[in-house]
Amino acid sequence: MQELKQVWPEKDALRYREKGYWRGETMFGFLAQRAREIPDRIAVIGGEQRWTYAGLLERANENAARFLALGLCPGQRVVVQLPNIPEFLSVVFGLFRANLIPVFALPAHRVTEISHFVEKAQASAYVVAARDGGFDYRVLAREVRARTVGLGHVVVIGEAEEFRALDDIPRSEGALPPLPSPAGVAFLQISGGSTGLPKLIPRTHDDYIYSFRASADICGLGKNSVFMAALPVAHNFPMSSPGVFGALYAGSRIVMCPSPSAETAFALIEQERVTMTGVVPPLALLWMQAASTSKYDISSLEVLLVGGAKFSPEPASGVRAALGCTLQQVFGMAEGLVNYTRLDDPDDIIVNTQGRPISPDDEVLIVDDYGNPLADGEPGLLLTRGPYTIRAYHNDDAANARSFTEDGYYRTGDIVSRTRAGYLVVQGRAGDHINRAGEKVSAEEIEDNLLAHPGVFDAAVVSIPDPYLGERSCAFIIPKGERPGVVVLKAFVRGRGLAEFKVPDQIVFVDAFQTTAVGKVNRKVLRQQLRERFLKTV
Ligand code: J2J
Repeated sequence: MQELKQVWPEKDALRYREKGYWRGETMFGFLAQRAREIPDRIAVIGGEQRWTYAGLLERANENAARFLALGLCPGQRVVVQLPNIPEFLSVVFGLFRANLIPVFALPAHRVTEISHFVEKAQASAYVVAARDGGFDYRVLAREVRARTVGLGHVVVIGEAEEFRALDDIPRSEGALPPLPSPAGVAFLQISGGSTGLPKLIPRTHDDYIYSFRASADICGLGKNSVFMAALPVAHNFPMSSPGVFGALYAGSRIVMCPSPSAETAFALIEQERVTMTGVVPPLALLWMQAASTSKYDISSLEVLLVGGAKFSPEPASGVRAALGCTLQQVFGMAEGLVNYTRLDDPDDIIVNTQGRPISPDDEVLIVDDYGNPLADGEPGLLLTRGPYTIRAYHNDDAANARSFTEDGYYRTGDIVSRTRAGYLVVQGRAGDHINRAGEKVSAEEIEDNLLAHPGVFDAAVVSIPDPYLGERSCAFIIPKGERPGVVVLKAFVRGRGLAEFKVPDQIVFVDAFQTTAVGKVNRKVLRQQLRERFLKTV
């Protein structure tokens, strides 16, 4: 089994410890601590369930004993694909307790993505809910099993059919292993990168806990706060900015929202007196529209975090009037760096910037294409390193060579400018991905899938501005022989077992792509030409 690691140079690690960013806590350790301090307070609510901190801890311990009873050994990887239910937490903290490594998949992922995670992480087990949102995850588990090797166990929350139901696994009587080193990798997050399938991001206990502890502080979470997870909780934003982990760290109450529709979310905000939640810009727009006619009382909401994609100043300036709460912009990434506008910032900053970094030790460089630093106000490529930004992806030398500079900066691929006060304004993106309502879609990945169709000679996928999604995907296709139907092509991509958000929103057939004098087409230039050609015709 390939070793998991995430290493900072010794002198940096020393500094991060000295400054108190890394405190030697572990994921399970902090929850256990909270359960000792406030055992009877509610930790999480979902459906009919209301679990106290002590109750959550007990369930996590029981699940740890179940995972060990399956024969899983410390350090092995377990792909977790669960919706917004309290069991997400009892499973994940159970894995932490057993020194197993969760790999966080989104509910939208399908056989291609899950098989990729299983193989890349060399996962030994896969945990799913039986059904959610009309989809049967046991069918998916069968497909994944057929496509991969080494996946010894499929564990199901609910009716398991031929798999193992979590609740029916007898608990191991043996002692639980000692808690892991805080400097070790706690789990693998997934990247929303621009090339190929998602990459795996090893995050350590030390670095991740720092990011959500500091986030909870910046966002003002405390014991009386009620945090609602509205986006899929496995995503880095609702997980850690400040997210469910930040909420647990702060001793707050979590409400698991099964769907981010205004109807469902507003009903829960009223019922549970939610004080904070986070959404992507398209959802913020929908909620703002819905609030004017909503029958629900959402006056408990104090802070709305908006991030994942650029929130334009125009709607940003209307949040307070529409929803009666403070807007907090957040610009983050699963690889690390997270920026927030601060709650006491003047409106001008809250509306017009995407915030400033969490940590005084987040190093931010804005450079031109040749790596030369730019002056404040000039847009350029954002590079960053710091106490919670990774130095390497898991098991991916090519991506590591591309994504990190020699001195350890992560190349975010974002184009930003910085104000004199140190706030970042996102201007665009250098990489070729489509930021579709916060879901990152790699152009290359979709092109590869389209090219697998016999009727496709060549394909180029580009992002097109969209009034609702922010960006949508458009595939330009040169057909081979008879032109395939649009519906057929979309069904083909879907049929290859990809998350629905990766199916091209639009397909345009063309006779040829413009080639350069040299004849070879640079994909980046080509995508830019096609984008411009498309925009001229609308
Ligand atoms: C513009 N682009 C943004 C913003 C992210 C908190 C919040 C979001 C994420 C996330 C996250 C943006 N304006 N406000 O992990 O902890 C785009 C950038 C960035 C990429 C990262 C968190 N907020 N983005 O979205 O790993 O392009 O994380 O590099 O999914 O989203 O995507 P992801």
